[in-house]
Amino acid sequence: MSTSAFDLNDPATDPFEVAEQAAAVIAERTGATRHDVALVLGSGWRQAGDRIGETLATIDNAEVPGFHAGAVEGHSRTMRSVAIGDTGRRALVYGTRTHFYEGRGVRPVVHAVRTAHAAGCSTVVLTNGCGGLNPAWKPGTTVLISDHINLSAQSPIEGATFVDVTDLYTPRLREIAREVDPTLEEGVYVQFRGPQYETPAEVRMAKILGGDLVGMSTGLEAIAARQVGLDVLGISLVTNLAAGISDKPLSHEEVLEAGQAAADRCADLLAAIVRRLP
Ligand code: 8IG
Repeated sequence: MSTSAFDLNDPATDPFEVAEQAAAVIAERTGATRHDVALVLGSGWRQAGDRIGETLATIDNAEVPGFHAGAVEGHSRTMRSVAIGDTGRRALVYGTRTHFYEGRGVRPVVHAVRTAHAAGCSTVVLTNGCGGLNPAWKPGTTVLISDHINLSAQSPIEGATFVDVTDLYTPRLREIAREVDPTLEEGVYVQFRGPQYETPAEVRMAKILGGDLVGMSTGLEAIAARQVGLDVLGISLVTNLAAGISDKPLSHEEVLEAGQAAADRCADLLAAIVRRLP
């Protein structure tokens, strides 16, 4: 459990200081003074950690300042330090994320990203499972996030810090991903608050607004990443057609099933991309 010194939601707490404390614990527990790339593994992506390379250390989230155990079934509660093949580089792999719908506020949502920066990372790879608006994108389709629309009504940035988010999802990293898999689609991710899935009317709205994907994560994390200067690669796995696009109701079980079916391919894809990241 977190102690009061690590209470991210105390207004007197500086979240960047807690990120520094978290990075210090990660360095101590992994024996690595720095990590290079951070990965946040969402639904369907969790096997990727094993494909990237040898796991050199595993840490319970609950032992790291500002982190807590996960909340959603099917999400693992650890972070790992993984060798990126034999490049000598290290990946910090988060097996789960905190979602805004958990009601802990926005600081815990972006703490992993801030900690990645404090741990030395220059790039963060944000993955998720999401709903698809394009009927041609069957469950199992992987999509590079080209941009987002933040409908969460939240920001991780506190105070008058005006951050440019024009190229939030680093174009060069998307190019690298397409070198690995030229068939990768690209789309605009719409972050809803959740935890309910969208109504069909909300899905139609997302489409009119220019969205291709609907989800409950990633956007706020990407903003926080850009605030500290990280390059961002976002990749979505369409685990279901968004509500009203198909005639089937949505279920979390179905989402987990689609994730499992695609897991092998997603893991290979992500490992190949991570090995090529600058
Ligand atoms: I997995 O259809 C997954 N996550 N908002 N809508 C939203 N989030 C999702 C969905 C979806 N599928």
